[in-house]
Amino acid sequence: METDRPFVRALSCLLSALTTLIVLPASAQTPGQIGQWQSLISLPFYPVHNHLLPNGKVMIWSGDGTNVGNDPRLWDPATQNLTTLAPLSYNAFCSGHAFLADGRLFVAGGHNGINTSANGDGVRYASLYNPATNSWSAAPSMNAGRWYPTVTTLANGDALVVSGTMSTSYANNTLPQVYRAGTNTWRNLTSAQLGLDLYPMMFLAPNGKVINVGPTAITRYLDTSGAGSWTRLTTRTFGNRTYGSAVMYDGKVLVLGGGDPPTKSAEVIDLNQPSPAWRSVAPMSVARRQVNATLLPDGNVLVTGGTSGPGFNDATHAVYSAELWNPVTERWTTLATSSAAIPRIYHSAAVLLPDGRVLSTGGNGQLVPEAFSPPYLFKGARPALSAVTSSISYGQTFSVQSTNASSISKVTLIRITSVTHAFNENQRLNTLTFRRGATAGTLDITAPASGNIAPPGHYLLFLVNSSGVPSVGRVVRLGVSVK
Ligand SMILES: [Cu+2]
Repeated sequence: METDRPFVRALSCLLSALTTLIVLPASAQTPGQIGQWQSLISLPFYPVHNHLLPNGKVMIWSGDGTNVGNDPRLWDPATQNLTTLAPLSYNAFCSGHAFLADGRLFVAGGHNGINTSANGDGVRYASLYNPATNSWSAAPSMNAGRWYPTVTTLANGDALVVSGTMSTSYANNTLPQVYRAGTNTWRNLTSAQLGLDLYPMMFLAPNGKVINVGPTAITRYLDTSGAGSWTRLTTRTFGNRTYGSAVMYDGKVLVLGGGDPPTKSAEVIDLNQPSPAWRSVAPMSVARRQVNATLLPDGNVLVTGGTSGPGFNDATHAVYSAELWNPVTERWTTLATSSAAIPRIYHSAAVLLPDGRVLSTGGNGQLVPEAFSPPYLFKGARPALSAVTSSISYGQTFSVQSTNASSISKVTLIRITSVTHAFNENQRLNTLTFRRGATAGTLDITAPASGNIAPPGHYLLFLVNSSGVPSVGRVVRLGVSVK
């Protein structure tokens, strides 16, 4: 049957082509399966620093041209209206930032000049933006300049500042400093001097120390008490994750992507355990660096943008599909691909909005933002959430109203976003315990027990029903005022 072989081969080719055709292309999947991207109104600049203010609107500023680093705007998620805000007296491009307990945004460092020739040359300035009064005030200057520092809100509401570079030769500022919010003064951690990565990934851990989870593979705790001290905890399974991303949820940390060439790998550490260690979890569908990871109200982690190409910022291998990580199954699902095909790479940022969408901005030169609506926005009516108190204290049980109280299966608290360079420096989620209230249509929810679990400040509170559909998030302020 020698002569039949080409025919058999052709037949099998045809069959495999038919099989390929039968598989539905992504565009034929429904938004309830893969979510949906929406292009938004173009902005006058590409935002590099994005912050969800306690009023539910997004403060943005750029590193670009005439809007360089000192000309913040306020973007309204409901209307896409853009208004000007009070300017800053210097260029806060490439600064680090975090929200304080009272809702003010604390900004450390920035860019000394207005063009790229000043790259690496960080400023010593630190500032506070008060959203209630639309005004800036100065904190005392830091020990030296910081370009690409990380700011971490501590359990008592103070702010830890680490790393950043001081000069165009990229000399690292090795002194960790704590901004004392109550006295507007600095405390130097002189016993904890250490050269760190740019924008190191730091999180306040359940033990009250701050953990450095990347980009370096060496995982250390920083004890911020007294003069400070570092202890080496463990080593990650993957090597250096430059321009990967990380999120914290319920005392665990997920790190993903990054590296050069970039990796699709991901790993998790559970800091609630007595001897925490990294564990590899399933990889993403594609390798990504310059990638954003965003905690969603249902506890899943949305990953957007990035590039699969090697080198610093390869736009030719930009990734346009979103994907979702489920912290329970630890599996990934590939979601919708943006038809706008805008590379969201270096200087991109993602923000969870109170309405449950994720705002995706930037990438150098990219003026058009997009919003991603996760699948949960297409799975039926959203649970109501009302009568939310504006302020809760640690361990307090507080009541909310929901006409859908009986269908609620999860309650989450997500710290409001302050993100830059694909890393949201204080991104964390707490799953809260709750029970049906004595009155029909009410839920009694218990706030996190301490500032170690959830540092004081503003969070989005979400109810999630048994279909995985979240309420609109309500901003609540956690923690009593700090000294
Ligand atoms: Cu930058």
